[in-house]
Amino acid sequence: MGVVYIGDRAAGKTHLAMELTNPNYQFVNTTNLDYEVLKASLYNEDYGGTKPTDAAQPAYDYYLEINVKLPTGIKQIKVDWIDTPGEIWRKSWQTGNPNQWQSFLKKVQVSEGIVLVMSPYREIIKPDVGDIDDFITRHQWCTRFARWVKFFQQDCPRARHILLCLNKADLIKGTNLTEEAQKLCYYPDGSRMNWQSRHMHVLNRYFRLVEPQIKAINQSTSGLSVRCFITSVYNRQLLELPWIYLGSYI
Ligand SMILES: Nc1nc2c(ncn2[C@@H]2O[C@H](COP(=O)(O)OP(=O)(O)OP(=O)(O)O)[C@@H](O)[C@H]2O)c(=O)[nH]1
Ligand SMILES: [Mg+2]
Repeated sequence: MGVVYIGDRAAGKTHLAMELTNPNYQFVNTTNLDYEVLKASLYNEDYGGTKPTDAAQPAYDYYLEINVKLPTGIKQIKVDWIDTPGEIWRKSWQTGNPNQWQSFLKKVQVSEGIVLVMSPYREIIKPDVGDIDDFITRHQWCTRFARWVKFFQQDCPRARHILLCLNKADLIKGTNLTEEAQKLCYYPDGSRMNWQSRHMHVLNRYFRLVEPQIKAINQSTSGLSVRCFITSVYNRQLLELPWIYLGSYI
């Protein structure tokens, strides 16, 4: 099964994927990539974050074997992790690099799982976070979302699962990440929230601005479901949820 990670510049694609290989895990782990090795190539210690993915490269291809511990046993997901630089979503990049853009589109077109990593918008960022200008405004965020929807509809014919991950949830005003994780986290015995309730909780709370569009896709395209998640590189439970979801449904 093909899974692609997409998202704009600095949304957190590389950092989230790197954290997935962290050996301190609960239900989701990778068996073929080493955290320390990846960290050495992707992380900048001085700056305390992942380095921007090189825009001169259309995509770095990694192969990831992800094991998800489910009540029915271990489910292995084989993932082509295509690490794309955020630039590729810019029209100027696409017209300037037509071959690379086409080759990326080809990969997306055969993917069944699409993980879209998004940043929160400026108005919901905690006041004490450094550079608020790094975040787009609510209005820009909505416009951008409409373009993603168009992309899903036009360019992702094989998609069965679209996972919208609002990343950097640790920076969102009024959100207590630990509490939120306790509410949403996965219990193998199924004693807590099911996937539909998790989706509704996150949709109502974090994706309300674009709720009509999400509902419309879910209703109009049979065999395709869009599910909302919040993620953060600082919370293992939330970070694992999209993968547990994929493991349960693929
Ligand atoms: N606070 C916080 N910072 C994050 C989180 N995820 C990523 N970051 C930081 O945000 C910055 C961008 O993250 P990347 O993973 O490099 O973003 P990307 O989507 O790969 O960006 P490009 O490769 O430039 O397209 C880095 O400094 C990360 O360390 C998160 O969950 N919380
Ligand atoms: Mg990157």
